[in-house]
Amino acid sequence: MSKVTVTIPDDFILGAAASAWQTEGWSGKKPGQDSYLDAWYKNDRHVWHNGYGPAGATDFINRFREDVALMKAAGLTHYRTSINWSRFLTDYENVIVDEEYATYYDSLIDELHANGIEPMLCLEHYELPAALLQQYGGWGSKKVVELYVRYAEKAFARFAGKVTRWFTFNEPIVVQTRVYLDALRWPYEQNTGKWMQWNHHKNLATAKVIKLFREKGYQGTVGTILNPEVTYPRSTAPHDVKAAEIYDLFFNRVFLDPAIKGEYPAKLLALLATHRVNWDYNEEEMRLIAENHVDEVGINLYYPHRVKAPSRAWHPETPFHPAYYYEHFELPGRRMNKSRGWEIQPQIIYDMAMRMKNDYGNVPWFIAENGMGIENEAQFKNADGEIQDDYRIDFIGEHLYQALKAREAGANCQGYMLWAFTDNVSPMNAFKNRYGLIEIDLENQRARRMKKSARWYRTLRDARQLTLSLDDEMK
Ligand code: BGP
Repeated sequence: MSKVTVTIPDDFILGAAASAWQTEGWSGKKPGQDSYLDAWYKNDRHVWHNGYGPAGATDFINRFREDVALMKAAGLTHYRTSINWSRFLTDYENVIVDEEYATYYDSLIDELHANGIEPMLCLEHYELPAALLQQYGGWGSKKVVELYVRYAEKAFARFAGKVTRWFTFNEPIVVQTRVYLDALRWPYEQNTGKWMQWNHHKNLATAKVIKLFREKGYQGTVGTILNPEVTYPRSTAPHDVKAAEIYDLFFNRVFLDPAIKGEYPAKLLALLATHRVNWDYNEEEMRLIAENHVDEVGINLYYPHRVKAPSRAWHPETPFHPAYYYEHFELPGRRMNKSRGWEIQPQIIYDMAMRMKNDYGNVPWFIAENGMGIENEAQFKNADGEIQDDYRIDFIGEHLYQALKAREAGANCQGYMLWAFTDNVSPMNAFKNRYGLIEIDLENQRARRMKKSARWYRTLRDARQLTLSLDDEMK
């Protein structure tokens, strides 16, 4: 181990992220304003850890001024959250803005600016209105794509003067993968065609919203926030390498390529045809995707993903699933975050950065999420009651180091944003794993308290330097 000090460039983002539904809580929510998450929570509460969920969340909607003060104390340069589509409107068909909710966003944005923190807004972080899921089947419907574009138009009209960095989605692949590909979440339906239809419609929606933003002449950028899993094959053998390539096509390139290059990989289209995955698209939609690329990409990176060639035959009656081509592989001896069950390998940041540089035209991008969810953090409180989360400081330091190293090697990496600013609600895991720089004390009216990592994060901003101890092989 030896000590290393790296300079953090002045324009490098040092931020944190969250989303509307994971923080705001239901205070002030009107009948009919449920999101997909709200409907899932209402229908299937027993799968949410200890019954916590979007209803209470962190009550950010009432406490945002206190939280923005803490953001300033923790040294954040940027804060990313979403607008909750299901609450921003009272009528999704006629796009009627909920004035009360919009006013809250005006105040939040003003408060961030007043404290020197740049807001970044995402238009959908899984907050599809539940009514549109029930009525049209959600993102399976072209009508929902149109309604989303009209919602985006209202959001831009209201806030584009004050917010210049916009994102169409956060992790657009997640909901349909959990619901339609793996049937792990409500409303539980295995349907590979629907999975691909949702993927395509979200790509189409991104293109349409970019087009709209540019046509209206707003100042600023529109990007998307993706979660490509850096996927390593078990071995260098061709069968393992093929498993990793196919995984990459189905789960990473299905969003990266349309967003940045304006097209689906030909190999992915061929695989969908081979397996008769039914999805509906046309020439005009492909043209829109081809003509409207993102300005920047946010990338959420938490863990490496490893695969090997499948070792068993596919049952003939099982519908097609990309796992036909791969199996997950666990590296013996891997470093783990046991609370979340995710491997820790900071090199994913460097490897993703090189991929963005070499395969995606060095488009501007930043780490939009990275972080460490830990169970029972109260056990790490010192005598004064402050959580001593040195494990989080090490985790952030090691990942940030890889980003800075990649930048020195020519990667167009614009910054690092931690998930999350405060502890908040995760799908199903709710408050089980704590991610925040700021503790939310559920036993004590959701009191906020800085963790040791928040004070440390502040020093990064003040000194514009990262100092950490590294194994020689990590340098
Ligand atoms: C990302 C999501 C976040 C957040 C985070 C933590 O995938 O964009 O919303 O939830 O993961 O992961 P988890 O909530 O599964 O612990």
